[in-house]
Amino acid sequence: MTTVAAASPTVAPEPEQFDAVIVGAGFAGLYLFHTLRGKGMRVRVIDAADGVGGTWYWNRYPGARCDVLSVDYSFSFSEEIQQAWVWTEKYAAQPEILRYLEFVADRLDLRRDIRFSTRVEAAIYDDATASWLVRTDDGLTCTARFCIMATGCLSIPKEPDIPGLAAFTGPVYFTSRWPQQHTDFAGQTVGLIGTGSSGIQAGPEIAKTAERLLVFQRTPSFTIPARNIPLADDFMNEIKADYAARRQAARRHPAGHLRPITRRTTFSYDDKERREAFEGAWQRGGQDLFGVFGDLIVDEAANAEIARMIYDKIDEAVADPATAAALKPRGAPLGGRRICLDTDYYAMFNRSNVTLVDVLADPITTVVADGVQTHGAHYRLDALVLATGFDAMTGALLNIDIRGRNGTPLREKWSHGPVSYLGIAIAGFPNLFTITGPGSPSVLSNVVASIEQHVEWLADLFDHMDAHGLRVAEADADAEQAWVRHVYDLAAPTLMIKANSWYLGANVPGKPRVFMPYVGGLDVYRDKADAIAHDGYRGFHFDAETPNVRATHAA
Ligand code: FAD
Ligand code: N01
Repeated sequence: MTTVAAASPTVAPEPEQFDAVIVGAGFAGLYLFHTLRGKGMRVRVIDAADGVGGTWYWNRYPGARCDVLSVDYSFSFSEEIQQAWVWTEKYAAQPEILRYLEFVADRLDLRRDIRFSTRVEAAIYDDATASWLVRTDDGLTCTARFCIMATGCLSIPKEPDIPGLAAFTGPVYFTSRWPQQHTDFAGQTVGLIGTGSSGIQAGPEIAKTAERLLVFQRTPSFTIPARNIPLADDFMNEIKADYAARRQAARRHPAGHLRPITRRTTFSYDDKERREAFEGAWQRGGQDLFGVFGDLIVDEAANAEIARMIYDKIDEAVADPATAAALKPRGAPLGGRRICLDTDYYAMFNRSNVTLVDVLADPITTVVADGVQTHGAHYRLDALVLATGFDAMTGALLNIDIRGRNGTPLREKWSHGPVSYLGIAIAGFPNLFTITGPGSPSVLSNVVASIEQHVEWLADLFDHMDAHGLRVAEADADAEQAWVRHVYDLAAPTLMIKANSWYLGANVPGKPRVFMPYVGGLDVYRDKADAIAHDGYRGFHFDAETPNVRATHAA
């Protein structure tokens, strides 16, 4: 008789323990990790990507670049890094920004503690131990006192609700999940769906190599020429000579970068002056236009006046009058949806290989095996590019099964829209923090400047907790409600709430319509956050010990 050893039961590995788990290794995750590790904390960073970079890892589409000057769209916390790095363009392209973030990760030796190619599926708060249990898609778990979501405002692609996509036999490229391998459109007829910032950047580049480009436009966007240029060494040297002062000024600026700003109103100029001011800003390109007319976003007549001047620019740039007419944004104020910066977008429509397909006039009904079908026409395509946007601001957070006190799901708490204190903390979710969460300036500012503010503010909070022997911080429900009201009150008088934008969640069917970013400016927000800290973190309550330890003491 042979004896068979009893099969040993598979024992799940004990969760690894950390002081903090950070989800995301973009600008936010990297700086946060560096900061917390510098405090001697044991930190695990997790990212679904197989490298650092976040936005700049995923969005590799041709033409992708920033719309804040490169010299400002970068970390300010390290003089060494800002002196060492050389930006080569006014608005850096995606490969350069990704190289920069890789450089930062290497300089600060961050990569070795980041778990790549791993998706966080759940984060569950355990009341008994006052810690977070984080579960990933590879079956691993870890626990941590703090769980910090650096998951990005624009990191979850929105699949377009067009029937039949799966039937298309050619390649389908999402701008926000662009492949790492070189894509070659030579000899192909390419369909581009989506004319927000991504589509407007990608189109002109694709048009240069594709045999034909069909741009399927549903809602036309306002776009302003970026007028990107290479940066001379002298310019970089000048910036570096006084970088600290430039950064300090950016920190005190509502937008978090040094774009011009004015209180002067549109109709305080006479017609000629207004035209000249507009023309100057248009020729300089970039975000200067917002700095010339201070009432664009609050005064409908001013807004319409500037929109008309942009229509004239479209008429000048686009040879075919019907195409020019279709490209003119209508039905929503300038700035109600994110204004795009472009390189040769309107001029692209003068190329013989580019056609605008107005799918507002003739809607897409389905994607078929060899192309796109509208009510009135069939468009044969070899490849499809989807620049259809993101489930912005809440998408990445609600993608994770986050459960707070008593197992309450965040998905339940936010079922009518996101509520948060400062966009950083959520009542009922102790020691969970969000970087650039809904209710913070985030996407209405230079996001890197907002990220730095959040990270530094949180680092101070953690110091405060350590100094006072506090283990758990949680936002008060009252303070949270008051903050949500404040965010709404600031947005209500602006024209920004008058458009169906992703700021309001309007691009995702069924998403609650709530204006999510803080319009009050990064400078005001910073002052408010600092005042809250100064008042002993007003609006937070703290626990000194874990509940089970308290129970033991009580017994
Ligand atoms: P992200 O860079 O989005 O990083 C979040 C990371 O979290 C991602 O790598 C993602 O993989 C990871 N992640 C999310 N969920 C999970 C999960 N469940 N498990 C594991 N990992 C997860 N802002 C500006 O201010 N100026 C600009 O010029 C500008 N240009 C932009 C251009 C494009 C094409 C896009 C899409 C956005 C742009 N933005 C710009 C906004 C940009 O998102 C921010 O500036 C900034 O890069 C955000 O950094 P982040 O670290 O907060 O988030
Ligand atoms: O996404 P979007 P994005 N059929 O939501 C269309 C940042 N960013 O990726 O509006 C047809 O703006 C949709 O049409 P409609 C920046 O913050 C910055 O371009 O729904 N069309 C729209 O045209 C930006 O705001 C840069 O009618 C469909 C487009 O897809 C944010 O990221 C560059 C459709 C989506 O536009 C998002 O920009 C890139 C359908 N079924 C991104 N579904 C910089 O320059 C969607 N669309 C710094």
